[in-house]
Amino acid sequence: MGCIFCKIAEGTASADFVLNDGDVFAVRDVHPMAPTHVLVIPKKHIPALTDLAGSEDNVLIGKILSTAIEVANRVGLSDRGYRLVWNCRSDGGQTVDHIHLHLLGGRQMKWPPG
Ligand code: DGP
Repeated sequence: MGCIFCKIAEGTASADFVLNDGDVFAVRDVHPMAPTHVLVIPKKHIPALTDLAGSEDNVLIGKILSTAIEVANRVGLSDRGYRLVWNCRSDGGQTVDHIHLHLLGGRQMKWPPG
């Protein structure tokens, strides 16, 4: 089977790219939960946030966050705002075991989330 996000990173699976920048890329989610739904994904395969290797991955995590902010700019969401979501493992609702940051926008978000 293999990891779908690794395949997208390698170019062996297709995706609608918003940005591809060194260690990190951003693609539109195939099952959008908002008018704009982009996934910001590191090329390095890390199954879940709980697998992060402490300070070794701090730079990468910072890059993922700054990329999400850049993506929001590019898709025109910076003024209206948006939501960033990390799902972690089973209770967090994670379905793809390769860490990714969801950027959701283009509608009013509700709180608390489901
Ligand atoms: P999560 O549930 O947090 O693990 O989010 C995984 C997201 O990945 C989910 O919103 C659907 C999306 N997704 C799954 N397979 C693909 C794919 O092949 N391409 C793209 N672009 N998104 C995918």
